[in-house]
Amino acid sequence: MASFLDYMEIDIASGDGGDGSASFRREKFVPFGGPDGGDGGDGGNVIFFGTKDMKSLRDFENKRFFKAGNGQNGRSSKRFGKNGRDIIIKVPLGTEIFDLENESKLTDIIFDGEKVIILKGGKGGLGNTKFKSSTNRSPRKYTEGKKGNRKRISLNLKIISDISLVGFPNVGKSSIIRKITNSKAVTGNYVFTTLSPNLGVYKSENDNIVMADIPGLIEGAHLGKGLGHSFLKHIERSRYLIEVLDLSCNDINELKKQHKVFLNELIMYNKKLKDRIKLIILNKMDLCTFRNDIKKFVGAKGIPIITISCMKDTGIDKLKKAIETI
Ligand SMILES: Nc1nc2c(ncn2[C@@H]2O[C@H](COP(=O)(O)OP(=O)(O)OP(=O)(O)O)[C@@H](O)[C@H]2O)c(=O)[nH]1
Ligand SMILES: [Mg+2]
Repeated sequence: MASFLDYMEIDIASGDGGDGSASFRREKFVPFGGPDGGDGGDGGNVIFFGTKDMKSLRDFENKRFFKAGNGQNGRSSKRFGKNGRDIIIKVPLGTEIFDLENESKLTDIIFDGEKVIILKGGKGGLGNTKFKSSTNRSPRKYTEGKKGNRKRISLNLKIISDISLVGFPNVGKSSIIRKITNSKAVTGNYVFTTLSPNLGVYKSENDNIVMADIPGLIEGAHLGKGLGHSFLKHIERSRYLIEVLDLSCNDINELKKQHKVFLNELIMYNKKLKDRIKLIILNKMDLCTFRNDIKKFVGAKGIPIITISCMKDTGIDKLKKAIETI
């Protein structure tokens, strides 16, 4: 889990605006040179940039303060101060940004290449050239640059996927995502093999469907057991959920119980998630000892049930069809 971080608090600051300049032309043979003070440059902005190349917020572990550059002061000969450099902070897609002072959501970075200015730099001040008028030909007046802003913010990554696989540990979620997408999710015959979400792309004829495989949930997760509920936030944005159940249990009653306990756990986190389940996969058919009873498992009204064996490669085409018609 060390490499996956989905929550961070950082400080950001935009740049100060540079001051306007109060200066007068001083040239030989021009005794009363007019005002020639240039404007100050604007302070740099703090900009967030979404990139598909980042998968977690781990980079922020080593750097927690980001400051844009200050604008330069204006100078004589109507020279403007340079604007301060913007600072561009890269974040993974699905990062929500909150103002920690009032817990308000500032933005949600969804698309690759999306740029959002979170803090604007201070405006540069005006040079005395700008204050020249018919009644005041030699103004000494100029304005100071506006100060930049500071904010303490939180970054909350919620991965974006079309479909998420959910179920207890060791039921074969990662094996399924490996089988039908380009994901290289690690599988293993023990619980909690998966400690951070895996994403994979399922390519159908007309569409690319992004699938997520999250760490397994166990009974009592809402009380903090196992990995708790912390990973469920990653399925909140999935349009659909696929529930995976394990047929290597003893009998149909155990299968029904597995389904019930799992649903209950999901509901404890968020009632609405239950209605997002659009398909149930019964996996490990090769280990099933009650094949004739399987049809007694009904799951939920109107939700298709597909029986597969990831190991023996059975039912995979049926599964793909079902996914394409969800
Ligand atoms: N016999 C059999 N074994 C399977 C099948 N599918 C997966 N397995 C095995 O079951 C074990 C668990 O599979 P995973 O894909 O790691 O399960 P998971 O649901 O991702 O587990 P967690 O990451 O712990 O939540 C692995 O040893 C797989 O090889 C199947 O259809 N039949
Ligand atoms: Mg797994």
